[in-house]
Amino acid sequence: MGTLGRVLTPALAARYGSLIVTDLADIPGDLPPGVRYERADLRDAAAMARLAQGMDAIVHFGGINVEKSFETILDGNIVGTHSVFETARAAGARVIYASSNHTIGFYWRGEHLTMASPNRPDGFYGLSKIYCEMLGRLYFDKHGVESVHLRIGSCLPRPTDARHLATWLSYPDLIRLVESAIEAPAPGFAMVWGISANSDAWWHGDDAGRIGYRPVDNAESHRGEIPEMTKDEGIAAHYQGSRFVALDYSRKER
Ligand code: 15L
Repeated sequence: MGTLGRVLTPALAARYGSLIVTDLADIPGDLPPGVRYERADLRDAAAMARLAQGMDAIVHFGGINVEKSFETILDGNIVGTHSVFETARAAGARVIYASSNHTIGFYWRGEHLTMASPNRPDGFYGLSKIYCEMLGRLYFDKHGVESVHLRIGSCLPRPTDARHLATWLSYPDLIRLVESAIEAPAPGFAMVWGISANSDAWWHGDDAGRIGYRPVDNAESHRGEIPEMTKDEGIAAHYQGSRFVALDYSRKER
């Protein structure tokens, strides 16, 4: 289970009473009360259908969360998320999907965006997130499967890089965001920036109000720590997607 899964699992178990978590690998350590662990592959349709029976929501934070080869991303993110949507369709469940800011990583830093801004992925990882957002669009329009897509910025205990003054999502706000997405009365297909109430945010104009997400934390309160924070260099420093932009970058500047 990834770091964000470890943050969410006890909070969601405490709020909803019971939860099934799945992973390809065994999960070391004890799980909180109410949590049942099942070793399962997202791409195994039969296993997923069995586990999803009677579920109201599937919180999908699985797959690959960094840039990798096209083949790895295709299998882990696109095939895996297609299976999640098929499972949700059969079970009548809602999907909460962990998308990413790497869907728009090729915008300049400081440029203010809304959900209507055209996508500018900074790699195969960001591109897979766009595909899966559009899976959500398709499954709602065609099958009525509801989904809330969280374009997560930088979810960490505290900002550690100057860029995080714009992109930070605190752990308590992550929990608020996922709970809002689960509990929103009728989200249909919704897109929300996964950030805290950062004064320096670049991202606006989403469905946060519609799902009732009200972030509390603000990276601004960590501004005094900037001298100790890391700062991107070279091409990464110019773009919102940071180091993901710089990976395998070979464009000749004119
Ligand atoms: C992401 O999507 C990654 O999963 C995470 O590792 C961070 O790099 C984050 O974006 C970010 O952009 O800070």
